[in-house]
Amino acid sequence: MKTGKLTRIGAALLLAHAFGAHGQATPAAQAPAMTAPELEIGKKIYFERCAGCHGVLRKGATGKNLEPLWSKKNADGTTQEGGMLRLGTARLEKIIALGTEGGMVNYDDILTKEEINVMARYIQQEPPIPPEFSLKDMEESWKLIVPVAERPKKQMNKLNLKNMFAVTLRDTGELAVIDGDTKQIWQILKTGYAVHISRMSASGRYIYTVGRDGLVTLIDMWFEKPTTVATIRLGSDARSVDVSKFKGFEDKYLIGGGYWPPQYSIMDGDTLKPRKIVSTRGMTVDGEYHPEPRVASIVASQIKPEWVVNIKETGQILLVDYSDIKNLKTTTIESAKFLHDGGFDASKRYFMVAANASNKIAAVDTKTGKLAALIDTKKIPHPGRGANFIHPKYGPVWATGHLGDAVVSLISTASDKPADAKFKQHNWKVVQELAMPGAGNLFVKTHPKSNHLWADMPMNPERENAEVNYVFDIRDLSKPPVRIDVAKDSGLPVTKALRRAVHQEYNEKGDEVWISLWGGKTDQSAIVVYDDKTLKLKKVITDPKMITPTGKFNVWNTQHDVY
Ligand code: DHE
Repeated sequence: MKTGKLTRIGAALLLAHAFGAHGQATPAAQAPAMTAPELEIGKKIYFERCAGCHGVLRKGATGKNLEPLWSKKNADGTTQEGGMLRLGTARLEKIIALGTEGGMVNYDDILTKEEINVMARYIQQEPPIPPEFSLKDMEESWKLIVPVAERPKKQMNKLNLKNMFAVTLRDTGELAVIDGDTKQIWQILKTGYAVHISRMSASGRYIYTVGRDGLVTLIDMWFEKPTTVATIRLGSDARSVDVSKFKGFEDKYLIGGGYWPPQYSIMDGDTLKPRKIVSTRGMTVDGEYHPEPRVASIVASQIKPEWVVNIKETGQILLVDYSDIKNLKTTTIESAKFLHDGGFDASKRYFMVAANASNKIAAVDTKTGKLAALIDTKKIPHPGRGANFIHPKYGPVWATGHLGDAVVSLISTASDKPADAKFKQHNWKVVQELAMPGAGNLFVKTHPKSNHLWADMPMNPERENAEVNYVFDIRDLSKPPVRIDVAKDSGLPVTKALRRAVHQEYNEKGDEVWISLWGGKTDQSAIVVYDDKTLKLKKVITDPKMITPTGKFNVWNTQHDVY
């Protein structure tokens, strides 16, 4: 489905809530002319569709540098010149419409021709610099809707909260809470724009979500219906949150990671009252200053009062000790640039995080506070939280898919179990690459009770790949994977926009797999549920309000890092 048109300029301006206070784009020398409303539209679309990969300041990360003009020194001392102005409007329009082999998706079925033309001109202007966001700004944005004393003292509904799923409805700015036992939508709640992830409180009572617009929402499931009890803004662009999970600190604090401004914020876990902001600006692992080092994945350690905070552009992994937030102690671990997503190994001692544009996985030992290994992989690893299982030959492995290559990589992980000592020689090596029919994988998933490893390919440009999942038998990885046609199984009509089969999540028992069918912005989509043993379709959860479902977070599995 096409989104806005230039004739809807007024509406677009009203919608540009996140940009009211943003800086103005200024024309670079020789940049094509743009009217003020066109600049606003460019700014809004850039935030919604481009900034995640290319950065607010357009210095590049997963995506390329998009500054109007740039120059960099090559290793041999020569200088390379480039930039959007050098490419020009016609060429940029083509790139935006058709995508690139480097992994940029095509926007011709997402943006109108006019919007593509606006974007081609917009990225030839100097990038606007959005404002900073202080503790005072956080305080002013904080809404404590239901104070703790006025919340239920016990669970007021009879539902099995452990098997609830928090489902992102990306483009409507909502979160659907779906009962995993009955597969009924329990409640749809308003959240920030395009909620990125949901994480659960250590108690399993609360859901924390964070929108791309930086709005954090705290949802209490002890009411008769899930109820938003507090909200706060972290800045204008964010992706990650997690609670404190260490014994004695359960749910005391929440941490939120910002893309803009580049900083992390610490709040009270039960009210979201802001406590502290720490900037992440600083030096990359190459020793160069970076003005926009964004906070990518964050995870709470269960063995120490620490969060693992991954800073994308600098390649620095921070272990933030929250036992005394007034005198904050941080261990800075050097890894590789462009840190993105990751998850624990099976022992929950090592955090495995993708340095995606460096084609590496960093393994952090959260017990010693040191880098255990930096592992070379195929192009652009994208694990989500990854998948842990026992490989028939190599013992405990952690799996990641790749956006840029047609494989799923299996990495041997260290284990303290005496029986696993024989696998030590393989630790921190890619021990096997499972062939996929194409690149464009975003997520892999398994469960301790499962014999299957599921892999998607939603970013593959071919419909036959983007709309399916492949399932490997982990007892015999020489068997060809089974192709599961999620779009066909949904029974929904074929639409012009690809219906991307994205992100798998198990139910609490570990015997069902839920996959989102992520359709066009206004098309009815679905969550397709499979029996994990038989791989047969079990249920299609759909509703006119089921628009653009993407991430799904089962309460029990998210609470306990089961993947
Ligand atoms: Fe994500 C996780 C960033 C695009 C769905 N995504 C993450 C994390 C980061 C991130 C940093 C790790 C959070 C954590 O664990 O603390 N994602 C980004 C981007 O910067 C990027 C590339 C572009 C953007 O503008 O946001 C991006 N992500 C997407 C999508 O387009 C996806 C497919 C659909 C959507 O909902 O927007 C998407 N990202 C997800 C999901 C997770 C995620 C479902 C959580 C996976 C999990 O199992 O934990």
